[in-house]
Amino acid sequence: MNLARKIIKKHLVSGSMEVGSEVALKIDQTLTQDATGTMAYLQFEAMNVPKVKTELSVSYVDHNTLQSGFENADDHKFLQTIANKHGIVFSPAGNGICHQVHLERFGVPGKTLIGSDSHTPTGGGIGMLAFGAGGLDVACAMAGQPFYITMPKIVKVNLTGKLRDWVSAKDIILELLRILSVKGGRGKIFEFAGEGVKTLSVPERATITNMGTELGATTTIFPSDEITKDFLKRQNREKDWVEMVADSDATYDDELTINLSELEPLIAMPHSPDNVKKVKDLKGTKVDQVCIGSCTNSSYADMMLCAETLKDKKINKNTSLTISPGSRQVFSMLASSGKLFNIINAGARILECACGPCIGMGQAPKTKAVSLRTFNRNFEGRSGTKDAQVYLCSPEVALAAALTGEITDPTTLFGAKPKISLPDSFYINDDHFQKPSNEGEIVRGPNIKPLPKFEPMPDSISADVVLKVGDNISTDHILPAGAKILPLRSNLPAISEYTFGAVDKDFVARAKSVKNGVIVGAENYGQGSSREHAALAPRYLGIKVVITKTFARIHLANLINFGIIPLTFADVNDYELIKLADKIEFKNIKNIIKENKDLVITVNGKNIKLNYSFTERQKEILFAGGLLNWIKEGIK
Ligand code: MIC
Ligand code: SF4
Repeated sequence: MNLARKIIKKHLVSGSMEVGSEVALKIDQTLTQDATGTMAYLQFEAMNVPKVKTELSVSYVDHNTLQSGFENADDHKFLQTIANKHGIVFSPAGNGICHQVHLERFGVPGKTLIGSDSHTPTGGGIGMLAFGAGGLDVACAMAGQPFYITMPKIVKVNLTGKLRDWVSAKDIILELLRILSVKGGRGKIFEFAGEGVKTLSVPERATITNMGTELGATTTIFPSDEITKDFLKRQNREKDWVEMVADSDATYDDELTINLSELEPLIAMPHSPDNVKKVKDLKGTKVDQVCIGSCTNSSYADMMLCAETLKDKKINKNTSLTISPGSRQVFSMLASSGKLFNIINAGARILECACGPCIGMGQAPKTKAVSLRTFNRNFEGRSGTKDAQVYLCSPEVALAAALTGEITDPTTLFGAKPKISLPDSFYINDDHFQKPSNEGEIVRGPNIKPLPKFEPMPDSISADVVLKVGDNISTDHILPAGAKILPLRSNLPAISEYTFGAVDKDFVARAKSVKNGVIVGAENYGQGSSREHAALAPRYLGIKVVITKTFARIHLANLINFGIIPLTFADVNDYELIKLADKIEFKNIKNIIKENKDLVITVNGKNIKLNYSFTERQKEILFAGGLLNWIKEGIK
């Protein structure tokens, strides 16, 4: 058996491990972050479960740390007090980015983890089976419910050889994105194996599992081996280590090989993580901004590489460099080593340990800027500047650009790469995690609005097409983030006003002008962030149905969770037959879905067959008008 199947088998609550069928998994740990956490905890509260039923649940504050008004600070207080009340460990702002901190201090090989953040698979770097999910699914897991996924294919990624100097883990995942694209991982778990695995440290593995999300993968995992043991030992957590490896005769649904020795520095061009080119082919492109950090590349080793490479050097005068250490642990060690000096002295701007520019919380680049970032997403406008050209690359490539002011291949710029080894013992100070006392009042500021109530599904729906979009629409397109909008995550009426704002500024008015709305999408609709607001806000605006060619996993689950019916074209060419403002009658849709009958709509005189595939559980959720109604009605 392969490793992923072993962990699934151990956590299987119901279902059979047949590719394509639904499996329910017991969840050992959960994590939330502040931008999705407020909604998740409001939903948890509505379930009336006094104390979380997981082995460990941690609530991190790392996204909304720019406090330009009362909203974010209000949310932080709410999160702190609700965590204390319900048995959740609270990690306040300043402790670091959830995925980095969880890997350092809490993750355990072989355990299951779900998080209300799409990059939760970072935990796969130490052999966890970790999934990104909507906040409501995380709330359910905290309440002791299993987590439902469609049994994925398990793909072996066989790593051979060894990375050359200045080529890094980021280039491995960029290479996978180049080969497979942002939709190539859908319905798959990527499991890494082969000799090359032994050449990668845990933080390097975590860079890869983190960005497995950009492949659209269900999750991504490395074995838990001697290297994992060594990492946990240095974190003073050797007791958490267990060996988790595939059997020597394990079988997989598919396999591909990457020879690490042949890789060279890569870079993802605007505006998609799979738009990957060789760095040397873009040589000489002027760079205005470089940002190093994010949950992908902010580990101790990444920061020490910055410190060593920038020593006694000065960044280019036309390039701004920001550096955000991933955690308080990393930042403390950088400071105590004295090497932070090299970074400051080279002209870099040090940001707090948080998501920061990755989610548009500050550092929006100048008009039409070229910005090189060691992050994981470069969707248009995500940086806060619509016409900025954001590229994704390794810290090595980022440093070369910061020093020269242009895209430069680090393998030709620098001499031998400084040897960065992990410290014998990481600096441990767990005093900044707040353990729950299970009492006290929950403090709610005026930014926290109550959850909306949604109606059950009617028998028939008469609706208008209020939006038609193309391939790879991300949840950043559906509901943008950034410093202005993120503080409204706990205020659905206010945040809904920004729905599809960057795609079509008339969307909200149009949606409000009709009773029931339909959105038509194409391939991989809803890729990217796990934010359930991208389903909640459309539902709040009256969207009842989304028809696409294909959906991304987390968004599909979120649509069902909030009672929006996700349908796909039986014949993808029929996408062309529907246009904006068309009226669509979904006659007897409830009964059709209930009895698994054919669903055919008539648009502009043409019949269009639509597919759907719901389990009995999902049908009940849709009929109830969403998961929360379903739970409250006690239907199950
Ligand atoms: C992201 O990287 O897009 C985010 C912000 O971390 C999101 C979560 C959110 O929208 O709050 C994610 O990855 O799920
Ligand atoms: Fe934060 Fe960026 Fe990571 Fe999302 S991808 S968790 S915004 S650092």
